[in-house]
Amino acid sequence: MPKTIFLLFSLFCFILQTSFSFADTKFNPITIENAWIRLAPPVVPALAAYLTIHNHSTTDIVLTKAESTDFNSIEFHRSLIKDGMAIMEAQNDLMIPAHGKLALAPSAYHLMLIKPKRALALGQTTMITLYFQNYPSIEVEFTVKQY
Ligand SMILES: [Cu+2]
Repeated sequence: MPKTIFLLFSLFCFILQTSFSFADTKFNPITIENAWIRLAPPVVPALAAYLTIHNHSTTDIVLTKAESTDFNSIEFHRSLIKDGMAIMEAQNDLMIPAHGKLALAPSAYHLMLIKPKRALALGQTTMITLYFQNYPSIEVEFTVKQY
């Protein structure tokens, strides 16, 4: 009888372990918050987009690329003041620190949406795909907002 109990217990542990490891493989450590595009006149050659990217993992995560069918291309920029001039510096990629976040916000890092293919009015949405090193890409919905 004790042998049967032990076997059942082992089986239970095995099932538990299997379900946990299954859950681990499905766990995506990246979450997105507050994704929006700054409202601008329809004739502008580029729009700025912002979002906060959270990294719930123990290692830094690198955002390598962003793409959308609504724009010709998407660049990573950083706004800063250099010699009293407001400039934008292109970035090759963006790093989200382990157990941390990267906030893209006005006057700081942003996505530069080059050559919109359609006018985006207040409240309208567009999908942008974010590509990460070592993690699957994420499709994010951005809403046009007034700043
Ligand atoms: Cu820019």
